[in-house]
Amino acid sequence: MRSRIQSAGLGDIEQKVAAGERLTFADGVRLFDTPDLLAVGALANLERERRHGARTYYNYNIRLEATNVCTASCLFCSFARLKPGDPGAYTMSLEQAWEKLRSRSHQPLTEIHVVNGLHPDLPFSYYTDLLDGFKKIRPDIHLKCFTAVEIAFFADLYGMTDEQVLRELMKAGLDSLPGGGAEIFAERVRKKISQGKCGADRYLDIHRLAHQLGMRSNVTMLYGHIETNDERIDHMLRVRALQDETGGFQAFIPLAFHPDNNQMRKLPAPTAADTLRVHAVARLMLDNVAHIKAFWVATGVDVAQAALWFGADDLDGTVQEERIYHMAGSSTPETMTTKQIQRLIAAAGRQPLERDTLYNIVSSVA
Ligand code: V47
Repeated sequence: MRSRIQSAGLGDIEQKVAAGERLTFADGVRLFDTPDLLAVGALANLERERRHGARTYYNYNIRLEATNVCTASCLFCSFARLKPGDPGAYTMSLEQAWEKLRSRSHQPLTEIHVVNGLHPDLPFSYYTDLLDGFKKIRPDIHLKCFTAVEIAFFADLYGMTDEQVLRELMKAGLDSLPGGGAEIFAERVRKKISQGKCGADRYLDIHRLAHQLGMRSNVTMLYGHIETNDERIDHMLRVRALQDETGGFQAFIPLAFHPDNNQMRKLPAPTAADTLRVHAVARLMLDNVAHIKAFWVATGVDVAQAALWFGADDLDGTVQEERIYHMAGSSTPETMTTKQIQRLIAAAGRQPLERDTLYNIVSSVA
C-alpha cells in the first residue's frame, strides 16, 4: 500500500501524516483530486488504525423527531412541513413523545437523539418538559438533543440568549448536542440551500458555548449536492479551528445528500466512491477530532461497512424510527439490531465495540 500511496503522488502527504504534521488546505484539495481512491483510502486507514486499531464503535440508540413543522426552507429537506395543518405535518404531544421511550423499556438503550423542525408556535416549556419527562422515564439515558440551528431558533423566538437557552435545557436534562444543521459552512452554498436558519458562525458559536458549558457535541457536513471540493475542505478546516479552541467535538459525520422528495431532486445522489473519499479526507484533515462516523442510514449499509477501511471508526447505532433520510429516499432498514451491527463490523475485519454517547465502552464482542 505504501508504494501505491507513493505512485499516486501522495508520498509527501504520507510523510506529514506519519510525522503528525498538520495537513493544509492545498493538501486537502489534492486528496480530493487524486484519481487513485484506494491510495487516499489507504492513507486514511493508516491514521484510523494508528488511533483506533480495528476498534469500531456503535451505540444502542433511538431517534425521535417530535415535530416536522419548520419555518426554515432548506432545499435539500424532504422532512419539513412549513405550517401545522399542511399535508404530512405532525407534532407529537409530550405524552406521545414520552411513550416512544416508555415503550422501549425492555431495550438497553443508552441514548436518545432528538432533532426537530423549527416550530413557530410551541412554548419553550415543550422542550424542557420533553427532556425532563425523558429523564424521569429513563434517568440513565443520555439526551443528545437539538441541533445548534434549533438552539439559535429558540433564542430568537423566546427572546433569550443562546447561553440562556443552553443553560435552561441543561437544567432540564440535556447532555449533549447532535451535529445536525451544519450543512456546508461556505456562505455561497448555505445561502442557496438553507434559508431561514442560523448561519455558519452562529452554528459554530453555539457549539463553542456548549463546549464551554461542559457539554460535548458532534458536527456534520452535508455533501454531494452543489458544494465544491474547496468548500468541503473549508468546512473541515472551520471545524478543526474550533476544535483547537475547545476540544469538544467527539465525532465528525459526513452526511450523504439524498435527493428524493425535495427541491434538489434533479441532482444525483453522491456515488459510493465519493462517500468513501469524503470519509477518508475527513479522517486526514481532522487531526484533532477523535472519531469519523459513517452514518449507515445516510451512506447505505454496504458503503458504511466499506468506509471502515476508509477512515471511519464509528457507525452510529441502532437508530430506530429515523424519518429525515427515509423521507428523502434512503433505502436502508429503519433500524439495525446490535447483532446486525456487530456482524457487519466483524465481517469487515473490524472489532465491534458498543459505546455510550461519550465513547465509554458498554460491552464488547469477542
Ligand atoms: O442537518 C436533511 C441532513 C441532518 C437531508 O450528531 C439530509 O450523531 C441528506 O444531523 N439528504 C440531520 N441529508 C441528521 C444529523 C445527524 C445524523 C446522524 C448522527 C448525528 C449525530 C447527526 O440531516 C440535517 C441535514 O444536514 N439532511 N435532509 C437529505 N435530503
